[in-house]
Amino acid sequence: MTNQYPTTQLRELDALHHLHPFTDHSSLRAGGARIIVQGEGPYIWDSEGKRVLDGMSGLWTANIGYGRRELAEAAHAQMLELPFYNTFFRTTHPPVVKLSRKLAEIAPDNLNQVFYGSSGSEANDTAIRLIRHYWALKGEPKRRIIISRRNAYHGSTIGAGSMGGMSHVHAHSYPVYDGFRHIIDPYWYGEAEDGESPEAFSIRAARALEEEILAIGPENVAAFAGEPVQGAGGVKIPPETYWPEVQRIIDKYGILLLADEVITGFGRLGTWFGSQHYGIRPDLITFAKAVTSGYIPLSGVIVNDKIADALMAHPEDFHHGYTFSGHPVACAVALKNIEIMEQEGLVPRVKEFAGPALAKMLAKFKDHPLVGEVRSIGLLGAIELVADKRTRRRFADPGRVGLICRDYFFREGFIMRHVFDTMVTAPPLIWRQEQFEEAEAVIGRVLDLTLSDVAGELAA
Ligand code: PXG
Repeated sequence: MTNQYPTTQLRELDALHHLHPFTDHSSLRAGGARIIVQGEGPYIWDSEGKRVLDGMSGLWTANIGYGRRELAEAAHAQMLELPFYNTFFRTTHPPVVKLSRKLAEIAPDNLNQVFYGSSGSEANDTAIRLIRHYWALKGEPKRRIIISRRNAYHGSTIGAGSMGGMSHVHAHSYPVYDGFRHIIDPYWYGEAEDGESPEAFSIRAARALEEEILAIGPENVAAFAGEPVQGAGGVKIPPETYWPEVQRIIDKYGILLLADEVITGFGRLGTWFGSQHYGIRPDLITFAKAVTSGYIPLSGVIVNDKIADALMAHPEDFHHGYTFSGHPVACAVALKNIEIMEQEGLVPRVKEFAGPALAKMLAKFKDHPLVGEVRSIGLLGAIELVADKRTRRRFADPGRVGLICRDYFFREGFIMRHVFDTMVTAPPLIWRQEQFEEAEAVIGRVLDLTLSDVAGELAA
């Protein structure tokens, strides 16, 4: 659809008729929304013709970049052949069969069965039900509690929002569902005590799981849920000792592990799934976003044989599903997206080129007066903005400086998102050296511009 309205008119209509996600509508109405009209490769364009380098892959999503005709053609062909049919009532169709087979092939061993939805939130709601249903089928219906982490983002439905650990989401859940507990997140830069090494901190953070299991009573605990790397929480990369210790505790108490790979799936860490990078053995993986590079909504839960066998062993319905579970057009697009990633070697390329290039680029800013830490893993990166580098003291009014910085980024033609005062990036897997250089030049300028606004607040 080409843009036929002038920018001011679109803005006005948007403010009158469109409620945006996670948005302060009073300030949106006053200022108006930014209008994005086109995307090609690593770039997007706004309605005033401004070209912007998208350092967030849309929203941790457009892993193969914008404008790939093959995905549009796959959707077009599938729409003509079979635009929709449901997968209820013992029905299936070729795209969902082929995609399920493909996902079983690229997922960790023993994860061979897929249940589909259209968003990460739906996938996590499905996972919550599957986990509790599994224990009921196993004759342990008391095992209901799912332990996750503070600042985790698992989605915005009441189920996924309750499993997530964001207090502002809980505040608008009216109320949060019962049956979830939240432990410390493995965020060394923000949570470690003075002098505590990343390794020691990560063992402490992992042991919080064991303490919680014992406090609740292991016979009541169903599962632990976590993003291999917390994304929306601020690209919190656990030290390498964290996940092995979590896995040890999970095995010790025999609870299930749900890896929420909505961000870490489909190549972001240089492996198909983040679980493969960390060597963890999830019983369930939820995925969404980059399974189609965002060209069309699709999500799902991949479960291991243990969970699938429990379902197969009981001759009764699992009463759960969505009209669009396994939508044929979405599955056809996902298959083409995965095929492109395979043909172009985009996943190993993250390990061999793009991940190291991001790390090298970010490292150039670690001595900047505003920067407390830079960190990255694969194509997830973060820059901590602090008032005092030495003591890690933050600025007053968290998020204020991050917002200043974010706005400068857009003005200078590059998208980085702010999580309070942590600037985060998740570039698409297709970036070449020239995009890393372009990003580096903008980051340098933007950090200096932000510094000039807040210089008076910095420690001497
Ligand atoms: N799990 C994870 C790990 C996510 O990052 C979801 C589940 C939910 O997916 P849906 O498709 O229901 O949105 C997400 C979504 C942000 C931001 O500001 C991140 C997400 C969504 C919206 C904003 O970083 N992640």
